[in-house]
Amino acid sequence: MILWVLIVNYFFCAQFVNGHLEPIGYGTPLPGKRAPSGSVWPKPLYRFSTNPMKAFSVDTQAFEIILLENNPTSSCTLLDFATNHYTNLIRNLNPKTGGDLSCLQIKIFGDCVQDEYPRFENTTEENYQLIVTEGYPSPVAILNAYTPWGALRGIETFYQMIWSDESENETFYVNQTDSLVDEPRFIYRGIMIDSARHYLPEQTILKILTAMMYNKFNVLHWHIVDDQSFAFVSQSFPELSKMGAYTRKEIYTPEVIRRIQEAARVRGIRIIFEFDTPGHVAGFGKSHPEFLTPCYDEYQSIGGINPRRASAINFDPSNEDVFEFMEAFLQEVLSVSKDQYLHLGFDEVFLPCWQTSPRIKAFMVERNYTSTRQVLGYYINRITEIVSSLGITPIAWQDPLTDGVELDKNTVIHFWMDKPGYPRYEEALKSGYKVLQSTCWYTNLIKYGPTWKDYYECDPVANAELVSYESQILGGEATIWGEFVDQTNIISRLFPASSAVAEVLWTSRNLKDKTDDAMWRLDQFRCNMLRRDLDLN
Ligand code: CP6
Repeated sequence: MILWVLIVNYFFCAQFVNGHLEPIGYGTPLPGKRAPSGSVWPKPLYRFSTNPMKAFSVDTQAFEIILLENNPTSSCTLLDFATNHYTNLIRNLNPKTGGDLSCLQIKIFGDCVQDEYPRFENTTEENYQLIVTEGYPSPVAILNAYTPWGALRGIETFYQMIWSDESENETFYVNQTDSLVDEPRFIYRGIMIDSARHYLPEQTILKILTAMMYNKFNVLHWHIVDDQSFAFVSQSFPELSKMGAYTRKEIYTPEVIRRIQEAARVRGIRIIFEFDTPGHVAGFGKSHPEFLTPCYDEYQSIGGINPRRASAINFDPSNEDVFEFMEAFLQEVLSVSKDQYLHLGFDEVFLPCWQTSPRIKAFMVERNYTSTRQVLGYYINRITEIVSSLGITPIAWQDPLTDGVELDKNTVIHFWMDKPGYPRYEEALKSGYKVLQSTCWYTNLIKYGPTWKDYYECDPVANAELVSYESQILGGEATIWGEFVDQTNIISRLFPASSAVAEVLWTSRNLKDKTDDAMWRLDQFRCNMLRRDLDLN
């Protein structure tokens, strides 16, 4: 059996090198009002079959996913979750019937990195090859990958390739596939959740992670605190959540966070935390009002924090205690975070507040500043330095650049106001910044009709001029801000609309369908997602 696997691999790899594989999706208008059975979303790079009419029946009764051990000393426990999860999904297909194809064999060529968190610094880390073909005595399904992350993507593709003939003797099939070779277009394909405006229970976050895995998303950007609440439980500063959380129970303890991180890891998803300062900090202020700038009402010069605008509440950069606190706090955050990035926010700082503050005015005189933007620049530089000196790459919303504040060139700029192709997006690239795109993927903005189409038509490389900067475009995120979203509607608000984003970020640009053609495949993928149960772990 092993020998046969090797022969099959050698044969098709050689064919790949010789360029015999045909890219799919060129000039092939879909025939009817449905996508071909067993289509895949997001669309893979190459799919080739010598006999596209041939399909193998799937043994849904006893299907197994087997990991061929590469190195007998290192088992790949990282993949235990996925092999169980997908085996259950296949065995849950109804009806349960015998069939010719009864197992998927996975081979990982590199190290199994079983205790590590994914980093995704190169698109090749997620590549894989799938083969479903005649074998002796029965057909074989083989998944080759260099990394376990690639294997995760390949298992998902295999599951999507299973289709039903919908006959009275319903049977599930997988089409013969001599070789399917796949790899993402961007390394960073994210979803942003906001658990500060509404607390999101652990179970809800796990469901989101599962749905993300089905869409091949690989980053969860967790906007965990904001003006409205502070649910992150800090060991060094327990008062933050004690006084800042909505209730005693609506908190994220280290144990809960560790479980969510592990769930993300085994789904091939990084978690990037956001601790947004120096605006959006009323949550910090519930326990530490001394860190906030008392700003003064424009009409009556009353002291105290302006209660009329939440976003009017900023940290006070003239107070050295703020930096001492932030250094200790960020150190703790980075010991909890497993990622090489940290999102620092820096958005929507209400500068007129600083303008009214006698303390900030005195601070500006002391430092020869003529504009509150320099105060913002001062704060941003100091926080960026703390994070960079700990070896972490900062991410910031675009606001500082938009406001003319210089950012460290290492900072990744996250766009939420300017679409790709708008001048400031292009300027950021020309100045050498790496960027993330979210502007056109605001799933919290509600509009009647198929919103996914607008998402699908927005490309991070919007025009020919941007092509030369493609390596600075890390990818993007669909965002779901939480003011009007909670555990009861977040899944339906995210999916299937964000599936469009998943394909823009995964599928090679020249293979992208025309939107109206993609629709039939998205329909099919939506049905495919609905045939699964997001509570299944
Ligand atoms: N919260 C924070 C928000 C938003 C931002 N930051 C936001 C503002 C307007 C829209 C969407 C989101 N709710 N902290 C801006 C990045 Cl349309």
